[in-house]
Amino acid sequence: MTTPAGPYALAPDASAENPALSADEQQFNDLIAADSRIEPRDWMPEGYRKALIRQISQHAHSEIIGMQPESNWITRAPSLKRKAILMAKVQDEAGHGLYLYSAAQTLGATRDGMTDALIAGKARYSSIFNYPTPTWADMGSIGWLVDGAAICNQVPLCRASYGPYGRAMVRICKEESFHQRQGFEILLELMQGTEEQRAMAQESVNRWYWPALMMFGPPDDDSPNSAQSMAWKIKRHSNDELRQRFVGMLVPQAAVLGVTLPDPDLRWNEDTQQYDLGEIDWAEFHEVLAGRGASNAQRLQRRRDAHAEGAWVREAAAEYARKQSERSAQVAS
Ligand code: BYC
Repeated sequence: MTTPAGPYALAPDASAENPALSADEQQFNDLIAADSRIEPRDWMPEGYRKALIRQISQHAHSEIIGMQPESNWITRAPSLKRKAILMAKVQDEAGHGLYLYSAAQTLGATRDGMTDALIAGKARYSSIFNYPTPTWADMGSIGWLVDGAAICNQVPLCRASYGPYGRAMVRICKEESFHQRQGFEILLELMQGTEEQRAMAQESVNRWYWPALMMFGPPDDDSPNSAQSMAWKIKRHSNDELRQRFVGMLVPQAAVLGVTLPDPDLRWNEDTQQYDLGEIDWAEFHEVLAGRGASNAQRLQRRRDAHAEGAWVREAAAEYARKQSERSAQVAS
């Protein structure tokens, strides 16, 4: 973890009154130290506001782009029940994106600005959504591994120091937990099926396992934002801690499913009381972040097309709002 620089670089210590700080700064530090919440009306350091906009907008974009790999399977889901479940899940992801965009708006970011950055390819979203979904088993792997990783990362975010972010995360985590179970159940059904279905489930888990571990971000010694984010109590645990927790959660679930996690070096370490993991391919992670993953271009193009196709809806809504306010003004005069 890199040591942050600047006036807010240290974890605030409420017990130490610092005469160099303004009353606003002291109050901010006291709220953070007391594990209380910062609300939109409160004074906050510019760096804190920017860090939140960065993380929350990236998170919102991930939810919105993350609808694509699964919506791609709605028409091909193997039964009416599976179609209904998948459709509800994809709608949930849209909802998550909207709560998160709203949370970022409370910090002064504009919805148009965030959308423009995304469709211009200037904003980040989770690396995981740049992988293709060629088989039905991928719907199981996304639920089990991707939503599973999301829960592991996001449950601590329910205690994020910024009120609107933490509160949005509570509902999101409840829904993610349903998503994770539905993915597990798809894989369980496949693993209890024919030889071909079992092979399809295992092949899919093989493809998604490592990218799911990358969702937690770079290793701690290569994570420029972690130290400051943790000092501000936006993040509560480091990237590696959460990755480790996730693998600990997966191992017994994989045994119930009967799938093998594709890491020959994975083994329990009595001394550390956690699993030793094989080497993650960080070169692949950086390629995906640089826009050169298997599906980066397709995901962005689809988002651009959807935005262009939705222009008439935005124009109609704006015109309706204009007419409504004109009418209210006439009634009032
Ligand atoms: N992908 O200093 P670091 C879902 C970037 S959606 C891409 O460790 P930080 C779902 C990072 O942004 C769930 N970029 O950063 C939806 C930073 O770049 P910048 C999505 C990544 O912020 C639909 C740089 O690398 N979850 O569940 O301290 C269907 C250095 O990293 C990634 C969230 O967004 C990555 N994987 O920690 C199904 C969770 N990792 O901005 C499911 C909220 C790192 O300096 N976000 N980068 O240019 C977080 O918890 C944190 O932002 C992260 C990264 C742990 C992701």
